[in-house]
Amino acid sequence: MDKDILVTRSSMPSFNEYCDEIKDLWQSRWLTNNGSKHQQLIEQLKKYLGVKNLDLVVNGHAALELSLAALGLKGEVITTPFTFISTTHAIVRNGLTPVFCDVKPDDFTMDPEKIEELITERTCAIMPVHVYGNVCDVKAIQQIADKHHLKVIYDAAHAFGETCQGQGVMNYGDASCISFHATKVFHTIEGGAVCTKDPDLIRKISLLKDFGIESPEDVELVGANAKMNEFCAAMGLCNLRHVDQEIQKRKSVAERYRSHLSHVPGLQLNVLQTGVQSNYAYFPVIVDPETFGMNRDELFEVLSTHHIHARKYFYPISSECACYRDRYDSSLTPVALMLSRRVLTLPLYADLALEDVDFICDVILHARDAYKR
Ligand code: T4K
Repeated sequence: MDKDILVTRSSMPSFNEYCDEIKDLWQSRWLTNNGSKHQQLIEQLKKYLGVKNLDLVVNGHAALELSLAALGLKGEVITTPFTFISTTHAIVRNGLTPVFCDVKPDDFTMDPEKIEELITERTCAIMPVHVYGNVCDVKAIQQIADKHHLKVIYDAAHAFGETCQGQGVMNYGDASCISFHATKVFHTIEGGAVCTKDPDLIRKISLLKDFGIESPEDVELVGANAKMNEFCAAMGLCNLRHVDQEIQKRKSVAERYRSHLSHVPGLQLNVLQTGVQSNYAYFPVIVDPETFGMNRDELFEVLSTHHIHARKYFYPISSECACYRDRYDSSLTPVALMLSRRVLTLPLYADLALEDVDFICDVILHARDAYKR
């Protein structure tokens, strides 16, 4: 195949739909600072996600940083190293210390059985990640947090629109932070949101994202500028109209992958979690080199030669990145380390043709057969 197949491709409304949505901005000239698109998107997202309080921010990373800041935390935060670097950076950039907890080998989320041994008198919070849209063991994590009086802030960058036992995933913990980056299931080009049951917390987030300005004549908090502009909010309003359909298309793509790959020895596919309505955010496969016959990097190279650009999300784990590796011993999270060396996220997006999925799977299976010979 000559065309490139990238790991994902942004969903877009039609050009006309977006133009219609932004038309009134030329009349109002109100382009940012809590404009009408921004307000509409907040209300629509609250309804869609089934949450009481939500505020929009400029990106998912700001959602994480501002949530930690708003909670006024100090000390150590137990988190996962098997994530995008944003999770770890948000902790460190708040003057907090990440303490890495290992993950479960089946759904790659934080292993609750390994949390308590990491708690010290300095621990103030837990920051787990619903990685690839796999929902964390929210019940077990909350029990531990309650027992030790810890805050729980979910990195829910991948979990847009998901439900767990019928409840919107963004309702768990003290706060949930979503990414609306262009590569996400639902996007606003760049953007993010914080959801929380606590109205005081959302008020603080709203202040912190706008320099801490409380009124034209006073500034209450030392804030940042992390506001979403009207063009991004307008993209969100358009994309929200189509997101259910997009998730259905993603589901068809994921099912097609499963039909080809689910019984291949040496390939572990992402779990189907019971009670979770998935958004099919990513399609990770774990390559066991012994059983599969080739390793992750070899498979990655073969796919690349066929213009298939899978990604190694999340390799290296945070604790192995140059900015952190001298402070951490990554062998203390052996499951995360092993997964990061074996994981490949295959292309998945709503408009990926099922024939392209067939082609990708053919390449994978042929490569394996050729290596075995
Ligand atoms: N927490 C977690 C667990 C996260 O995964 C992320 C972000 C965050 C927090 C922070 O949220 P944000 O602050 O980003 O809102 C991408 C994204 O930039 C990042 O948002 C995402 N996670 C991460 C997993 O992936 P890259 O460097 O891999 O993206 P890039 O530019 O290589 O794009 C990947 C593919 O997406 C391209 O091959 C093609 C496609 N694409 C990309 C862009 C930028 C499009 O189709 N349209 C586009 O506009 O980081």
